[in-house]
Amino acid sequence: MKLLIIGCGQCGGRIADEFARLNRVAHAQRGLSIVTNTIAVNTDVADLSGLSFVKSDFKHRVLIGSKKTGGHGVGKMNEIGAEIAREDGDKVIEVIRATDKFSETDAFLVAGSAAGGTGSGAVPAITQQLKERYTDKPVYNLIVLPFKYEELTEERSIYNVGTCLKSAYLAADAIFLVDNQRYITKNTSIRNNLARINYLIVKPFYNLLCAGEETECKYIGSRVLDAGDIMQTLAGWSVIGYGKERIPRINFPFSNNRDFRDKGSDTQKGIQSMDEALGELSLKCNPTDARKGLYLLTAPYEAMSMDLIKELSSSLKGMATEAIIRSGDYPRGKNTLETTVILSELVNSKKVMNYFTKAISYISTARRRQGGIEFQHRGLEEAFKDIPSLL
Ligand SMILES: Nc1nc2c(ncn2[C@@H]2O[C@H](COP(=O)(O)OP(=O)(O)OP(=O)(O)O)[C@@H](O)[C@H]2O)c(=O)[nH]1
Ligand SMILES: [Mg+2]
Repeated sequence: MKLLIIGCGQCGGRIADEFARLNRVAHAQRGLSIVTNTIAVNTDVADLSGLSFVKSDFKHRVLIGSKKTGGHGVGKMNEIGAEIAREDGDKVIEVIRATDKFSETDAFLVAGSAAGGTGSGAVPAITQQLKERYTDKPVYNLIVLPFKYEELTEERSIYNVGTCLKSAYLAADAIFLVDNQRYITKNTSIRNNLARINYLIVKPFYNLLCAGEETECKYIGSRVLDAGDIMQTLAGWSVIGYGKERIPRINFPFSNNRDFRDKGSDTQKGIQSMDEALGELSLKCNPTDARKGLYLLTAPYEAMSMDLIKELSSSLKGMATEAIIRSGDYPRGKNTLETTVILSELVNSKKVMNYFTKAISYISTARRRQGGIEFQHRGLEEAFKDIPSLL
């Protein structure tokens, strides 16, 4: 599957940069292309200058709203971010149209953080414009949620997250939710290492995008997971995860003589990698809330037995009991079993509802401060309606 990546704001630009890097890795390691273009859009010149892999010309780094902001960002005001993105949206469309291999694009991925200003406003605004213009291609979002300390110390960021999520939900075909906090709980030393976090956010997409692009027979699985399967799976709130286990290196040409014990251990390792992928999902969620899901097993051909595939399918089905599950195998690698999992169409994300509730109470406090009418707190079903839309 080939994506056209548009990164908005500082965080989005860096995620786009990471995808551009990953595309180079795909070229070098596998001779494949998984991205048709990577574009960074920002109101801030300095943020655009800090990127490494997105090409540095004006067709790949797009400064918007320079008249309004003087090139210094929107300072967390996401409605200004949205307004600028709407006004300067044709600049983005123009550079998309200049993409050499645009026709090979299967889908758009628009990335950004929800808590900032530029990305938070621009992601839904640009998504809406892409949907209007390119009716035949899905538009997905990848939205990064703030660290806990930011939520506690920066009141405004919760409001930004609430309005960004609501607007993205209305505009995009599916939204990958990525919780920054998830990446620091295990290893606190990476707290300040955003580059490392971005690497971990983007890595799960590698095998997933490569699998359907292979042309050499030996790398084509018995059940290829291609762009169609991924597009059928993606809808609404979605999460992605990745797990990897080492297995003993398979020695060609003696691979047919593998010990029977290896097979059992492959199955066990496969299950472990699936557990890891589910444990490391980009946002903590309850798998039974998913209505759709997929997994991809990437491993040496010799290690992928029917037993293993069956075990993985029933293991995922056992967790995501309400989901239609698609799956694929990708014969790549020498001594690893890797599993990529997507859970999609999540019907009940506690985290998202929490943001909506908190954003509403932020609005009500702000109104009260202004001496406005007391804002009635209604049920959660009403919550969605109460969040202002950026569109
Ligand atoms: N994972 C990740 N999160 C980031 C990165 N940069 C910023 N963030 C998060 O994004 C939020 C801040 O948004 P930014 O992307 O910096 O804001 P912006 O879109 O540039 O908007 P303004 O600067 O307000 O115009 C915070 O929650 C940060 O933790 C990054 O490179 N990776
Ligand atoms: Mg910025």
